[in-house]
Amino acid sequence: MNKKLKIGIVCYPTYGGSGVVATELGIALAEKGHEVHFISYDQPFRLDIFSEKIYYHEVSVPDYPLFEYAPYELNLTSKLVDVALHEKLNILHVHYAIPHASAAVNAKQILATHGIDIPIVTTLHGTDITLLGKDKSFKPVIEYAINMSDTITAVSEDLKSETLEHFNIKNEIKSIPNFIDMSLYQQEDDMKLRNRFAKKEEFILTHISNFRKVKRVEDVIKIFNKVHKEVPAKLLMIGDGPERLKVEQLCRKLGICDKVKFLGKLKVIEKMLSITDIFILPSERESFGLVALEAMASKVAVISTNTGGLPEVNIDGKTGYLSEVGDVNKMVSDTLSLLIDNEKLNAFKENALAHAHTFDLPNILPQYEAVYQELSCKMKS
Ligand code: GMT
Repeated sequence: MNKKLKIGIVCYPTYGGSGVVATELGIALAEKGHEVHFISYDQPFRLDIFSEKIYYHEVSVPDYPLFEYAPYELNLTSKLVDVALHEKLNILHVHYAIPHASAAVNAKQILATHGIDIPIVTTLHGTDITLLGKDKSFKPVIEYAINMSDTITAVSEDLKSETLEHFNIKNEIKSIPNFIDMSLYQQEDDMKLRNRFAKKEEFILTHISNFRKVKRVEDVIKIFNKVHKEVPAKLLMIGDGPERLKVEQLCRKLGICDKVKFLGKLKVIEKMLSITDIFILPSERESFGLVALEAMASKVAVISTNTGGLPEVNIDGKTGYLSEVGDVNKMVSDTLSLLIDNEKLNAFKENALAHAHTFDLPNILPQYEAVYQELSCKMKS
């Protein structure tokens, strides 16, 4: 029988895939009887449930006039040592290499001076490797933190290959994909909700992201601008971030503001996805594309780029279509090919839902649990 463990989870609390995966993982582990301690600088945005098995420890960064830059990594390291010691953690699972894995490695060394050997699991999520990892000012730290972790996981086969290609990694990397809890998704149109956003004859296209440059949000608007001229449609833009202003300006320039609705950082996206026909994700990089999977779980066809791990999620010609980054014209014709053929659109939607099931929580959670159990047995022996 698997031992119930005390697991520390370190993640970013903000609107983004790595925080979502870490939070959902922690909640699922708690439901299986493990004790889960979240450690971050703010309450993770999807951590809004009550459970006697879930704890949250906030890392505070005091403001010393002496420091021009607040040393968050050191405050995090101290907090990890404190929580591991006092809560008697069995495992520390950190999401994102910088600064979480490097802080955990430091904490592990400090804990060793207290006679405690705590295993570290590092999950690589993407931009920690594909963007920061290529920055020379971070590379040595990232490589060291990965090599000093007891187990490394990457969220797609593509991210695993990319990590092995760009870093000198001594240990095995396990690929454990993103997951979703299928029971939380609804696949039936809520007609009342749909009618609030679109007329009866209009299709709904949706994009969700943190509006960072890497998401190429302007391409979403460019695609929609061509699509709506051929078929009646509305575009829902969910999320917010640095590119928002530029994108709104583009909508104004194209005169399509009445057809594009910016809904902001919605916490619950399932409802909006359930009224969506096509999800658009034209990212420059995407190590997995959790949001595409969330759309597919809501029975939505996906138009995306073919970058990173996206081809592992969105199956070209089956659950949606893949294009080269920036190939707006192909993404337009692919979208139209689905919208003008109802039978095809429905078949793609069904395929998307079926493929999403392979990433359902019960299929992926045991892979993380196996990692923890293996490490916890190793530490005892
Ligand atoms: O996509 C983002 O900007 C957020 C980023 C993060 O670190 O939170 O998401 C990354 O991790 C997700 C969860 O593993 C993946 O599904 C996303 O594809 C990945 N984003 C990128 O690679 C750009």
